[in-house]
Amino acid sequence: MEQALEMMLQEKFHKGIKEASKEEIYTALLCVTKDKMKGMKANTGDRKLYYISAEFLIGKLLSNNLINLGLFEETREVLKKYGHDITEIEEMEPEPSLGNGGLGRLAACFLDSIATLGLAGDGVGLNYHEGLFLQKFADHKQWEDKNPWITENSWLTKTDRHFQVPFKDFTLTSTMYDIDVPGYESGCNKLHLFDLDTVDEGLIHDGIQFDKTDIRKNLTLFLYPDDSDEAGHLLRIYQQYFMVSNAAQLIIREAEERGVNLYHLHEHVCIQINDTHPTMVIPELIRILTSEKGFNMDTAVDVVRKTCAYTNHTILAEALEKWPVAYLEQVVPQLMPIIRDLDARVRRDFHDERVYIIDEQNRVHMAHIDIHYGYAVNGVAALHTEILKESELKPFYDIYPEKFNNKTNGITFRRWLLHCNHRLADYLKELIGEGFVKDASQLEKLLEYQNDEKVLAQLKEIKKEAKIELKNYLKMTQGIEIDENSVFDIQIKRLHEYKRQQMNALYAIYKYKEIKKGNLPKRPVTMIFGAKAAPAYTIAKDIIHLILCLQELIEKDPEVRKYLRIVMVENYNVTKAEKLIPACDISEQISLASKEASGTGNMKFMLNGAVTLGTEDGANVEIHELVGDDNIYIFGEKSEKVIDLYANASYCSKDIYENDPMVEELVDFIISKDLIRIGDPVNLGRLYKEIVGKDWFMTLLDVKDYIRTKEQMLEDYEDEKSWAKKMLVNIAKAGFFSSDRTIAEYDRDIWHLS
Ligand code: CR1
Repeated sequence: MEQALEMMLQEKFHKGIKEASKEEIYTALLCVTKDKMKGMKANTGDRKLYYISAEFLIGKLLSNNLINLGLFEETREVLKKYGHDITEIEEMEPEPSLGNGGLGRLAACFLDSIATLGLAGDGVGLNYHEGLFLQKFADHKQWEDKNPWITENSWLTKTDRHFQVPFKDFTLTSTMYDIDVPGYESGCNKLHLFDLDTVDEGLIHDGIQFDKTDIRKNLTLFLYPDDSDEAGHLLRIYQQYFMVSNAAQLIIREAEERGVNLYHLHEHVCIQINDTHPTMVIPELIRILTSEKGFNMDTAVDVVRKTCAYTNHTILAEALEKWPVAYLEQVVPQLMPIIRDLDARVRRDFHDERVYIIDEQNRVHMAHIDIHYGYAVNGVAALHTEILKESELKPFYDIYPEKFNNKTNGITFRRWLLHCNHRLADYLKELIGEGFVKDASQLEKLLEYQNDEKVLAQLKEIKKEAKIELKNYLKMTQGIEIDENSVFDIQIKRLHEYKRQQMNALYAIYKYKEIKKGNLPKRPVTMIFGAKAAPAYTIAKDIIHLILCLQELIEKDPEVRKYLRIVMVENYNVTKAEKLIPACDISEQISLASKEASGTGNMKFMLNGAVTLGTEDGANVEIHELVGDDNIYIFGEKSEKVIDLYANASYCSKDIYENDPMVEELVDFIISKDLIRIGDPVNLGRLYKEIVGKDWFMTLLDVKDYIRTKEQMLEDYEDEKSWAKKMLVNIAKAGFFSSDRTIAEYDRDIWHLS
């Protein structure tokens, strides 16, 4: 490494390692690492997987690539020798924000595990120039700005693959960019990101505004461009078709290059459709096979059905895409005859309008295409899959029970332990050997030490050091100084009402009032939030406003500030998650039961020794089963009850508000003089009204149990030894949530690559 780095620096900047700036070292390291990956063997096999996804939230890549190449330690030492700190070099890397939340991060973890298991599988997506927006806070509100990440030297490699993508009024020529995905001590795969050479960032003004109709210039500017108007909807269809037409053409081209007879495509290729965004790959493949490859419709449908599999990530109705036929006619009219034919086949075979593809209002249900014309459908946690089978997708499960299966999500331990928590990883290696790095189930060896006081003390010490590191980071980035001796209570995830950040805010109000009354906590609490709200999601933005106002109120109150702090981290992303997760004591996983398909942050926190405060939702249920009642704090109504409340429309937040003085007091505080003085009465008033008058995700149903359970947790935290034991059990039991396990299951049950 030393020699390669030295040479690269000389070549690029005519400098040696000692004199080079951090930025120059980063650039040189990037180039050296890219060269090394070029020399790696590719994972190959008779069957190849294509994982198509609108999001790949890959995070910074330098350290992870070095770890997977087995070069991290060496590089760290070389840099140290010349007076550089690798964590400072890492800071130079811009984070590509090619994802929104768990769905995109899952895709990135999966790519890592697919490569690590030596499976031939590439990702296919889009090369958004600005990614998701950059979040800024001003006036206690979220503001959006562009978020460029593509610099002259980046992980992207421009390839000479181009495809023609036909739209109604014009045809676009794509360019494929590749990012190498090295496996841990294994071969290499690729992430293919498609783009247009004509995209023009100059189109963007006033934050993230741009002309939504100029497709040649705007197509790959942003992930999830605002779709609150018709032009926005159409743009998303343009993006989706551009993604899948390129994917379909790439898949067929590569198959032909391998000499595959396309009538046997399904024996050599499988396509994983990540949520409904890539669904149009099904009609697009059928279109290409019938119009260009001589297939008749029946055969094309048969081959495609045996090739495609679908993962569902949510039961929230608003996220299950339904595109109006009129929009599809306007953008991709060539697909409509095929979609109509697919619908006709369904109508011919099943007399149940709930499973039709085109509904009475002339909307195309994308998930329905996936389920009828794919060979597998999976949910992402045991409870989620049960809900799909028993309620959300029941009419489909009744038709195709054999297609449905569960694949509980996972996370890559390379990033979420080895990279983000060196101290813990090193200590674990010392205690139980290195085996857990490749075989995560070996973390259970840690259980032998659950009564070993030295080990327990050391785990607490490692946590403390991570808290100090976070403290320093927050001081540097946001100028906020927190107390490492306080309890770190962290909720970081997309902002959504179902995730109930508003309930956590009500806890903050509760605690504030208690402190004001003189009921002081034994130990100060630091409540940390990180979340972006979709730019057009009004109530989500109002919740951010409430949190930022509470933050301000407490910061300005010297009495309360000693015992309670709120910090909302700006522009929460993968990089920040990597600093926050190792430092966490209490992991907030408080979604309304039945609504969080899985969650994956819950797994990352557990692996890093945080204790979960959660509802029986998503993968929390499986965490609970693994760690047992003593090592997790569960509260709130169960999913059956919640599903019932929805079915009977019998939840009424106003009843709870009016009949419970404590709840009333907390909710009223949102529009109190104290907060209105700081914040905007429009936003706070709207949120108050929403909670009292609607509360669709039932905050008031669970808020009291939540407060009670959190108080219990804070009390239990004071028993140092028993808390450390909970930490240990959580780490030891986290092995199940390695994405290596998840991917091995996908391969065994769906992909059959090995
Ligand atoms: C779910 O909300 C899950 C991830 C990954 C999200 C979350 O619970 O962990 O997917 N779904 O499976 C999503 O983003 C658009 O849907």
